[in-house]
Amino acid sequence: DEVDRLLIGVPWCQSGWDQDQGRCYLFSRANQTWEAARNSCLAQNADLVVINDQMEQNRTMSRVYWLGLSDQKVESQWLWVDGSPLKLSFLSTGEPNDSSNEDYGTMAIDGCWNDINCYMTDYWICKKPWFCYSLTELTTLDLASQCSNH
Ligand SMILES: [Ca+2]
Ligand SMILES: [Ca+2]
Ligand SMILES: [Ca+2]
Repeated sequence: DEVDRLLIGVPWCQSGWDQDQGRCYLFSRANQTWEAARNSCLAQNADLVVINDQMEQNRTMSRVYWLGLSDQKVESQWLWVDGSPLKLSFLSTGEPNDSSNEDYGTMAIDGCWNDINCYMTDYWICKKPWFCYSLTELTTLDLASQCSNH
């Protein structure tokens, strides 16, 4: 009907999520272990934040939270939760240092990254692509490519 037509192809984030550059972000109010934080994101069809570029780093820094980054599977082999290897990095000098088997990445208040232990708790950010009502109805290619992940 009329309303559906208006909504078709319009990207949006659910209420409570911040929209930016085709992505939706949810900033947690509680803190949890990395695993629990990740499960919370997965339950909302999202995942822990992956920092893809400088802009995203700038947008999400100035707070302390878990990154979707870990070397839990293979020591010193840092992978993002989407399976991509760590390339762009804002690690603190001397980090990651794997002190007492630290396997999970965090963002510190100064924007620098560090590895910390699995039993630590932290705030987190869930991230997912914005939602599109119907790809078949989209007229702009740009929009379609931005939404094709969903
Ligand atoms: Ca380890
Ligand atoms: Ca480690
Ligand atoms: Ca460390």
